[in-house]
Amino acid sequence: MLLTRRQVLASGAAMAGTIPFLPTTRAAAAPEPRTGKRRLTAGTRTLDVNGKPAQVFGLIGPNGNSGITLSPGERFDVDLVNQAGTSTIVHWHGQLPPWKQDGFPWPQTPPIAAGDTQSYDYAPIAGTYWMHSHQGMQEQSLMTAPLIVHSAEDMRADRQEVVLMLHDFSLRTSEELLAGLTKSNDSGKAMPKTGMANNMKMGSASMGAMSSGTMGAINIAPGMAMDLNDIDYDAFLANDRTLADPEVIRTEPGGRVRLRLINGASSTQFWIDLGALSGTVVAVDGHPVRPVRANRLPLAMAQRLDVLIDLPGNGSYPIVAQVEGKRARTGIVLAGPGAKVSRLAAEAEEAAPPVDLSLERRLEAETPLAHRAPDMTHRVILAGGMAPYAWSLNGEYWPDITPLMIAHGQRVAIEMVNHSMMAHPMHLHGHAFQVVAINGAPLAGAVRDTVLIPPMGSVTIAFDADNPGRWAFHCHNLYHMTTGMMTEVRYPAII
Ligand SMILES: [Cu+2]
Repeated sequence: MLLTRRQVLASGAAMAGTIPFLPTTRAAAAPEPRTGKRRLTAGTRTLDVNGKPAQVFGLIGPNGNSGITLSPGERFDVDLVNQAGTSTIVHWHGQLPPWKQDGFPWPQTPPIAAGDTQSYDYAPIAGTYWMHSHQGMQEQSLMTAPLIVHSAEDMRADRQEVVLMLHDFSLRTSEELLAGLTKSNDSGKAMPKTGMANNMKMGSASMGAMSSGTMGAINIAPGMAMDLNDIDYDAFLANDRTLADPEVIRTEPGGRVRLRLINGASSTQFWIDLGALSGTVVAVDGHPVRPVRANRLPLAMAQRLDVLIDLPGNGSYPIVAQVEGKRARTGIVLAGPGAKVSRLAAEAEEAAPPVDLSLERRLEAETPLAHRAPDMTHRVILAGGMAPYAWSLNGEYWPDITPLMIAHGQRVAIEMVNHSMMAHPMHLHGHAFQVVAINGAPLAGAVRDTVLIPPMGSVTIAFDADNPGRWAFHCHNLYHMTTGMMTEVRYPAII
């Protein structure tokens, strides 16, 4: 059996300073694609969150770890066993399976009853993906896990892989959290963070500016505060742990790391702070981008970042994720052999700014779409507010929506225009899209599956309609989606 250096490390057999470099020819040998069905169990588990036990869901793979890691060339050949005690359905976020395997509760693909097993078999695309329940609000209760698909290049790279998955956590149930948001509608007592009248007034003003074609930047009048963080969480988790007891990942002195960041939070966006380290972003949402050097990285809900980091020495290096608009943070620590790991405060000294498109503007897809004018352009207005707490697409609330029709073979553009004071991470199922304009300014941006539309801003995406079916298109803030911010992208003649 051939072992890469990191596998030697992982096996615990390596002693510091005695790791031989394997000959390139051996390290480059492509592993055999693993075949055979894998078992994924949807169940429950107990976490320790700052000393308090918490019952949460989980998606546990065949080796007892969270999620699934596939070898190069391996199919997503999985039996999902529902031992969660309630019905569920799991979406393979960013993957491009046939639509009936997408894990969305369409009438044709109902949730999996408790005790039942559902089989999946499709060709996955390589990269950093994740999976989460699309049933009710199970995602908030951590029915989420990494889905890592290795490429042959990953295996040759001989980099230590570190997955960092983020969550927001509350001791209250998701139903209680939602009731806390919508209850203020009825009582009329809660102070809205944003008045609907204000939203609508600003919406029409910015719409005028946009249709005139002169709007080049986000147009927020002085004194208009954008809204962040609908929910006051009890903790933020990095690989299920808080900074009171963070995961410490052992690295080699001067080691080479591929950090796979996943924002699995239901309603929270983060700034990733590499501290003393500098990183190179090489993929977003699983799709390669031209390398971008950065030290602080915005990560919207549901997005992923692959960051290459070459450790400068044998130290202890925290990787911290700070909540936008707050001092709260979470993270993990990379630590070399014998390196002292000091305790990190759970709060930063200053609140983080809102997550924005500063990184998005710098991204260029490694494999962009072929140049082609769109055959079909849909324009979608994102609207809503805190009082009443409800969010819409083109004035419609899921499930009472008009599908966005597209046809097989078309180049499709969707222009998303945000008329609200919150940012919305918009996710399209079943297709990878390219970001082709921000606030009306064209760019040849990243190919990805989730993009943030800032308050009063606009983003245009384009994709080739090559995966017939019924596809959900929604805001990935769970509470926005649940109160209406979802629609369907649909091909004709799908039954
Ligand atoms: Cu939203």
